[in-house]
Order: sequence, then structure tokens, then C-alpha cells
Amino acid sequence: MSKAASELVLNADGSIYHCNIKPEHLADTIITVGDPNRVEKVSRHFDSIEHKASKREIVTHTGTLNGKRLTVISTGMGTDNIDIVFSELDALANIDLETGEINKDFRKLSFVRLGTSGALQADIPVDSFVIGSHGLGLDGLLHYYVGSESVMNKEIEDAFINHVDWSSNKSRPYLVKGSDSLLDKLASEKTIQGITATACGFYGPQGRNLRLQPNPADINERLTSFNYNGLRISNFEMETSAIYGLAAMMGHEALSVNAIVANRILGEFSSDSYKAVDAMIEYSLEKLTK
Ligand code: R1P
Ligand code: URA
Repeated sequence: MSKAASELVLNADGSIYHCNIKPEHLADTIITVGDPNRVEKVSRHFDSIEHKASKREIVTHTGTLNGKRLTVISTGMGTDNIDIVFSELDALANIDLETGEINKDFRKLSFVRLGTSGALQADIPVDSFVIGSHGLGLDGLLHYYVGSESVMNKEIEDAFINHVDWSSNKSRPYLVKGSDSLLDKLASEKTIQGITATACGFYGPQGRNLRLQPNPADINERLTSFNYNGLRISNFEMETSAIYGLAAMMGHEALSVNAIVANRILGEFSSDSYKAVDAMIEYSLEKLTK
């Protein structure tokens, strides 16, 4: 059945509403970043750039590196923006925008997030790179989709809920695995792996105490001490759980690499976070395209 104009929203030129690009502008391999200024920091390494677009905080460059076509797109901060960007990119790949019909042939996309994050373990130093073997959603987004339980891991979620005594006033935490094939490509002795926890904010939801106190006050200690058969929570950020969850439900591959800019246990912040992010970009582009 075709989609009403209010549901699959297009701009006057036929591009999709927020991302502002057309299907032909999207590569099969997509790098997502939070910061719009980080898009150019990725695409400056491309051998050529064929298309640039922007709208609000969503900046997109598509080009080629070492013969591989890549799109790099900024999502802004938070899982609410991930819902917009991933829904629209999947529509570009798998819905006929003119008729609104779902395409007969599925087009699979691979997403690699290159983000920044705070470590939740004392032994994960600032400026290191962490790959999320799993995304732990403390944000609630995935519960808005029918069938999302199929990509979640109830046993580990229950162990987590028990361990941290998660409040029933908050949405149920959900755990989704990252892509094994992308992990094979991107992991090396230079990367650390663990569960990436995704919060719905930077301050209270990540246990930061400025003027308002986080609830519970010791949320970070509870996360740091969680251990499920050797699997521990390595870091906190604001997008990975929704990326893993939506990509898995849509049939795509997704993996999150984060440069550690803060260590929350030691109270440290990177003295040059931009340098750490640039190093992560160079490392990941090399692994993805060579
Ligand atoms: C908070 O400072 C932002 O930085 C992290 C968080 O996930 C959040 O989006 O990622 P990015 O640097 O990719 O935006
Ligand atoms: N991004 C986050 O969301 N948290 C941090 O501590 C650092 C970067």
C-alpha cells in the first residue's frame, strides 16, 4: 500500500524530508557521526566527493575512497535523531519514493558510527577506541516498534535490571548485539570491546551532578560493576543502542566505534579530543576500505 504524504515526507525536489538527499546519493556503506563538523573530517580523506547536502544538524557527503563508495552523515545528538536518520536512510534504500511501495529487492546497508564517549571502567584510558559488542539502551526508543523484542537479549537485560535495581518509572533497558561482520573488519589490538550504554541525556542520565542530582546518584558505579559472564559495560554515549536496534530490525549491519574522550571513573577528560577523533577516523577508514 502506498504511503500518505504526511507519513513518507518528501521535499519539493523529491528528496527525503530531514536528510535532504535522494536514493542515488546514498552509498551502501554509511558512516554516522554525531557532530556535523565531523562529516568533513571524514570526507577530507575521500579520493573524490560526488554529493554534499545539509539540513538542520544533518550534513551528508557521499564519495569514494580506495574504490569504495561511502556516505558520511551527521545525526546530531541522541536516539531521537537516530530514529529520524535511520528511518529515512532505510526508506531511501528500500521504498519507492514515488509510489510509496516497499521495493521487492531488499537493499542491505552497513552503518559504522564514529562517535565520542565516556569510559565507565578505570582501565579504559582517554584517547582509546572502544567498539560496542552490544548496545545497551537506557533510552527506550526501540519499545516504540512492534517486534523489537526479537532483536533484544532478555536474559542479559534481566541480569542488568536486577544488578542495578532499575526503577520501574523508567523504560525497560534493552540490549542488542552489533554486527559480527563489521566487528571482524574493524576490531584489532588497537580497539577495546564491551557493552556501549546509551543514555537519553549527557548529564543526569549519565550520572553527572551539576546543580540537579542524578537519580540514582550512584548510577555509574552500578553500571561499572555489572558483569555478565565476563561481558562488562565499557562506555556511555547517546546513540548506539538505537542504531543497533533499528539496523537489526531493518535487516542492516551496524557497529559503533567511539573515541574515549572522558574517563568517568578517574574524572579525566582528553587533553586533545579532536586528535583522538581524527585518529579513530583514520583507523576506521583504513579498516573499512583496504
Ligand atoms: C555528547 O557530547 C555527544 O557526543 C557523543 C554522544 O553520543 C552525544 O551525541 O557522540 P558524538 O560525538 O558522535 O555526538
Ligand atoms: N559523550 C557522552 O555521551 N558522554 C561522555 O562522557 C563523553 C562523550
